[in-house]
Amino acid sequence: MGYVKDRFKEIADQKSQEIKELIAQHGTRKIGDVTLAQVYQGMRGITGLVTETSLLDSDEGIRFRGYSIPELRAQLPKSEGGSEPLPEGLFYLMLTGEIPSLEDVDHLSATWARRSHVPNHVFAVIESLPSSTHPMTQFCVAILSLQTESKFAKAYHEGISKKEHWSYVYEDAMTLIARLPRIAAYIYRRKYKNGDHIQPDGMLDWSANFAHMLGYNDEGFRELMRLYLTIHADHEGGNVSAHATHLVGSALSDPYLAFTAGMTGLAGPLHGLANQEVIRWIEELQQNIGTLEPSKEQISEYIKKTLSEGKVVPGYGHAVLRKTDPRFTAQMEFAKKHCPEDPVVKTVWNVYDVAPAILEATGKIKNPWPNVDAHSGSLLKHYGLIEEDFYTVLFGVSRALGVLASLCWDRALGFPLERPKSITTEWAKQFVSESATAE
Ligand code: NMX
Ligand code: MLT
Repeated sequence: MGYVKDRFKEIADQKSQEIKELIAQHGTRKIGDVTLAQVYQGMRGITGLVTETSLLDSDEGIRFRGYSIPELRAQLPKSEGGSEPLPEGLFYLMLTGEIPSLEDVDHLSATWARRSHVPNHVFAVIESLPSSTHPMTQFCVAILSLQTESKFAKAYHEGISKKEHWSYVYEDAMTLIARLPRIAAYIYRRKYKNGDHIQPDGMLDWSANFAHMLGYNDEGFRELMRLYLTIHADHEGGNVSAHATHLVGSALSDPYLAFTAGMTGLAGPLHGLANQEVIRWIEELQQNIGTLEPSKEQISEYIKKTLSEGKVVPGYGHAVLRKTDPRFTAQMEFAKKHCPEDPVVKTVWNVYDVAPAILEATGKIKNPWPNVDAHSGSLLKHYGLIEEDFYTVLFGVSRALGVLASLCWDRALGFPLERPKSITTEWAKQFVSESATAE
């Protein structure tokens, strides 16, 4: 067993003991009340999950194992000459709670490079789909077809003890993460570059190799990928992709099946597909006004038009956040350093200047501030990755780090099948009338 796996197991065993004691001593303590409105309205604000990898504060944004995004950018190991964190380091942090050394990160890069070979049948499955198929659909189908490789499914079938589940899930998680960039790049080159595929370069770090296979060897794009794949990795446990992966994994469906569920959720326009929608919305705005750099007045009018048509302004709002997403700010800082004159980037910033006040004035949008998706597409476009249908696949490759680290934790802690209670409206009406009689 590799040393990262040993370290994870050691830390998870300690945590498991702490949890046992916590439940034994305080298991009956209440941590919240649930209202009828919350049950009907997407369970907002109901605490019902344990996710060790990250925690979201509605005002401050995400912290991974206690570290904010600026802290991660400062403290995680970087590539030689680079200034953005290597996502391998974030994965190590999410698994162990410890900031890794450069050697730890190199170890993960090398492990993933060694495991990156994708079996031919996965490419054949992708090829069997019409090339017009949305990249996220191709991505989900490809991951599902890779399920043939699951060590967990095989071991479970052969009969293993519950105590061993974590070990096979860990192996599957590592192999899946290793192979996702190759699958994603294959889909990209197939759909947009005439099937002119690029072989992996095992000497590169995970992000640089991904950039290389996509066909972008500019050092700026590599740095963007390192930042992008780090900041999209995790957003505590309740978001659709994390929750879906965790839920399906709780049935002991293997990591390939569970992660596919997460990705089908990420493919929704209110979740990860919003990054594609933002760029479409900006391009429509530019075409509508007839200029690459619309003024703030023109942007304001376009936002109002979008709202009056009963559509959402993509990239704005959040179910939990109530301030500008620090992932937006990190990308804005990157853009200020690398491409401050790019017209799409400048438009993103102009939208940021005017949208919050307009959204706030509607009186119904709880968070008028931008989320991660409001900025990402403009940066990708700057480096020439202009095919916005593909953007959510990049989000998905990154999200694997968080949700698969969490799946390792779920099995190491022996979490049970997730199965909350549901009600009917008849039940709710009866509950209300019985409580009224009792009062
Ligand atoms: N533009 C227009 N209307 C909005 C927006 C927006 N950006 N955000 C929220 N609203 C509406 C929302 O549709 C709802 O309307 P109604 O009562 O008519 O159903 C009302 O405001 C209240 O919604 P909230 O409670 O503020 O937001 P909720 O927690 O339900 O939804 C989102 C959160 C993220 C789904 C929502 O803000 C949204 O649709 N944003 C645009 C899509 C987007 O950027 N999604 C990406 C999220 C981040 N990610 O990567 O996953
Ligand atoms: C995410 O990164 O998953 C999104 O911001 C959505 C969320 O947290 O609900």
